[in-house]
Amino acid sequence: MMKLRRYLRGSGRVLAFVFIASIIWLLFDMAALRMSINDVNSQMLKERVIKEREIFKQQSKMSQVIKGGFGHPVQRVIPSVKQASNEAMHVHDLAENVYRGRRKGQIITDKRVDSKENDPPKKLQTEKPSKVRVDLDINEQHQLDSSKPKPKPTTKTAAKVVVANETKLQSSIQEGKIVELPKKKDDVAPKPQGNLNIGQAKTTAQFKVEKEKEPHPVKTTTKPPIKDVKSQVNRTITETQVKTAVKDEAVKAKELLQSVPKHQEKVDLKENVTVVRKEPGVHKVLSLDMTQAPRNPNAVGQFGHAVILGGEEDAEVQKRWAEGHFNVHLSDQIPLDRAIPDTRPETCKDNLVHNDLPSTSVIFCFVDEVWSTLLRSVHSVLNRSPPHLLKEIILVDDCSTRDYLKEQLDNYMAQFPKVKIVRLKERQGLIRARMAGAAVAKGEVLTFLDSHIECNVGWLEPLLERVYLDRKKVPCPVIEVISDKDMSYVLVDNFQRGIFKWPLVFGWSPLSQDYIKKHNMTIADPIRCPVMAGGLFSIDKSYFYELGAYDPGLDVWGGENMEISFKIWMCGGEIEIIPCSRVGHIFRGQNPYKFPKDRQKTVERNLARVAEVWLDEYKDLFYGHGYHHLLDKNNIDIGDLKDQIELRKKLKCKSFQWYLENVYPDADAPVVKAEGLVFNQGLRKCLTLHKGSLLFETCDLNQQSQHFNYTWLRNLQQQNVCVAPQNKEGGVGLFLCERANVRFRWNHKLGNSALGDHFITDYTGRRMCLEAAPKGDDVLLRLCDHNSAFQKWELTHYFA
Ligand code: UD2
Ligand code: MN
Repeated sequence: MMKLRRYLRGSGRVLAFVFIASIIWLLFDMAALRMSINDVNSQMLKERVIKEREIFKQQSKMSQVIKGGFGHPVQRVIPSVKQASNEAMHVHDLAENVYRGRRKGQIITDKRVDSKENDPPKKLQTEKPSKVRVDLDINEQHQLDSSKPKPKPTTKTAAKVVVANETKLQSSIQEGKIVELPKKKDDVAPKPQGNLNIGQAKTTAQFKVEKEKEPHPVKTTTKPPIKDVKSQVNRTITETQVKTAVKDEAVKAKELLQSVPKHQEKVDLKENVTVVRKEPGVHKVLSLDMTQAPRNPNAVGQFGHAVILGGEEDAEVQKRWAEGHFNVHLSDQIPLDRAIPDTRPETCKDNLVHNDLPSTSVIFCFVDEVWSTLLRSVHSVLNRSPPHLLKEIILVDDCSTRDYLKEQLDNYMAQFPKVKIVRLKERQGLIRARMAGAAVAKGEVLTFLDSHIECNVGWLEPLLERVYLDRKKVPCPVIEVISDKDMSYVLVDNFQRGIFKWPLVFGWSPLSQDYIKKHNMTIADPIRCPVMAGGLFSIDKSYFYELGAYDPGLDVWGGENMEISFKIWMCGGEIEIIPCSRVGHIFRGQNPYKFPKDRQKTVERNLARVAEVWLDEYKDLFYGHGYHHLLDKNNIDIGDLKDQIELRKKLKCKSFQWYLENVYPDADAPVVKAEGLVFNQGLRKCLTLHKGSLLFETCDLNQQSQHFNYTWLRNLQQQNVCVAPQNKEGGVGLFLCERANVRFRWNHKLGNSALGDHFITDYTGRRMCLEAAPKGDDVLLRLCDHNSAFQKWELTHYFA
């Protein structure tokens, strides 16, 4: 007591007074606040609603920016390499004959040209008006014209002509005995990483994807953004970059491989049967191009040059365009083993990869592919893949209708023991065709490629290295562009990754500068890729089957890239783009082959299967972006999904929400279009669901009975109860929601358009809108009136 009194003396007393006064002040303040809350409840809420709406409008504007960025990703064509050294590119006459031999070949023409944008240009234009052509020596052509079915060539001669040095290198590798070394990657311990620059040793696991702060333009066309030549980093195109046909390289490879110590000793520890190996050897990525034979530097399209054909050839170009929906006439004149610029980032050449990489089966499936592009694809693999890693090339003919793809192709490929042709008796579509290829594949890794590509120098090892490091990694090369018009090889932008936008449309989007900086990424580092483009990737064969391969219910074309991407990520794997591996691809304006059924229906059916199996509650975003009609089983039969759903359970795959949060956090994927209080402008009150009926109350965010969702299926609902027209005459009632039922669909958008802020029903033929009864005791359906404030509604948050 004495102590207390002492404290209250002098300045202590003043302090105590101040303390008590402030508590009283606080109490008054709180009381006043509560009163004011009660008094101006609806007013404040309204303001809050508006304010929050503003914020969300801003955000949706940001996502508009993203959408707006979905332009054509192509920037500019890589300059062709003019000063290619003659030394490196000697003329190889005989080979040239094979390459240019198809000039007079005949191809059945498929005459479907209806795309405007992608029609053959009237006049081909490029930045390089130089006409790069050589005339064909008739005699030489006669000798080796590959367009004509020719007697089965003796393997020796043909091999000498086309892959003159394959045998040489193979034997050198055999001398090094690399192929014979035991190579179970799983038992390699420890993996040399820290001190070695092994391939792209920086694992992507280090890069946890984070929500990017700024929106980034996203491109939806499958064609990746092409590198702006001016901004090209350190890319002075010199002869060294097209030095792809150099003997040195093969010799170097031989030496490297020979120098590899035979260290992979297996130590059988009897008790636990663990296999231990010493650190496996590594070597520099082989920048192989087997065509050591000198090339004709003047050949059409050589070094990936753009080619301008003379005006007199326009007619022919046009005529043959539909055969492949690209410049088939020109492609047929370009050497089948032409050199292309080595577009890898500088550092790639010095990367080390393991000597005991797994072997791969390269699988091309094709239907009615153009002869010259199919062959150029195969040659690029044969010429630029280390033979000991290339187990085989499997060509799966998906029941092509063109004659030259039958016996003539058999004959041509007979010269390459590694090439196998699988013929499908019925058209299966690329998904099942790939699976048919995988079924016969003998390599440890499957590498899928489209049949109109050109693999670049050093493309294969960096892919296999990633699989070697982790069998659940699914690496994709950077897909570069072979121009459909002038056949030039075009470099694409760095740091691109595959993404999707709704409704599951594939596109490209660059990593943000923040992300690149934060992870200290270089242009050669692997890039985590939410969705692969689909056509080009390597995957450990056993892992492919562990994942249940593709959904075999997917038909012909489309959507399988989404399926495999979601499956890989959600079931424990990773998809990466490997900048040190580059493959050119001809992006066509439209599919040059026929679809057995309607194209649009085929693709949307595939996508619906993917959405149903993988998207969980997010599948409504898919349906809500123009695919409502797929919900109606009368419109479409998407087939049985039981197996796919069971597979997902069996693999214990993660949720789609997990995928969005961890793999693609910058996705624009709100689960609903809008949510919150449903404010009526006329009444200045909020819609309330109370004891099974609708009425209006003063707006109160704390009242759950006032919270509604406006969903992607365009339902206005609270839990599973939907607000919908009772009949077509005027009543509005509450019903259990039905996904496919148009009765539940309302069109609602904020904005200044005529019926902005209205809820317009899909149910009636006339334009009928949701209206609040003036007394606030009922909700009605009335003819839409853009002046009526009782027909204007606002939700608290708009996400879309
Ligand atoms: C892209 C992919 C493609 C595939 C497709 C979606 C790239 C470079 N390409 O379209 O691989 O994922 O998206 O499905 O990422 N084919 C058949 N049977 C058919 C149809 C096609 O064998 O019924 C072959 C076709 O000859 C080609 C490959 O499948 O070799 C891919 O077809 P595409 O080139 O028409 O596909 P693309 O590049 O437009
Ligand atoms: Mn393709």
